[in-house]
Amino acid sequence: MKRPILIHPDPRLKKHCDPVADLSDDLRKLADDMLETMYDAPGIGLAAPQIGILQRLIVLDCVKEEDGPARPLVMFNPKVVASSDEINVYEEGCLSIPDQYAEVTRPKMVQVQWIDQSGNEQSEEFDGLWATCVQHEIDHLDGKLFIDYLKPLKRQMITRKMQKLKRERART
Ligand code: K1U
Ligand code: ZN
Repeated sequence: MKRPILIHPDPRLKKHCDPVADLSDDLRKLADDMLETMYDAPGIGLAAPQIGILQRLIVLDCVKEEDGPARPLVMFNPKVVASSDEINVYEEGCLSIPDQYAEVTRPKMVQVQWIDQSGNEQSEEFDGLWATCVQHEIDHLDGKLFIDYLKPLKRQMITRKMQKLKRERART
């Protein structure tokens, strides 16, 4: 089932999310709903707070259609355990901040640990777009948006555009 995506500014997007304690069928179904919502948007990632659920769960798939089969990843309690000194600059977007893009600097490579949908512990090193995306999604779990990396004036400009968008959407 597709879920509606919250648009910034929304207090739920600024909250620190709680760790997932036990994997239940409801949580597995939630992960499936998030993948469906992400692919439909379309996007390459989605974090639970973006659909109003304040738990540490993200999904991502950074495989471009032309590059091969999809690789949906579901991560419960994801944690960056190591980061490279080398950095990467990527023009990021966010499904909670539609049509706004800005360059963000982050570590180029990260080692991430998480629990998968079967309850198994996983660990993998991510590079390039995967590394950017997984860091962007884990930031969501800590109430941080990509615009928080920007200068205050630029952030304010984007926030005002989103307030206007929300007013317009509420009228229709
Ligand atoms: O978290 C989100 O809001 C999803 C976001 C993830 C992301 C994008 C770019 C850099 C870092 C993280 C998106 O998916 S925005 C949409 C997007 O980037 C995209 C959409 C369709 C095809 C390819 C990319
Ligand atoms: Zn986002």
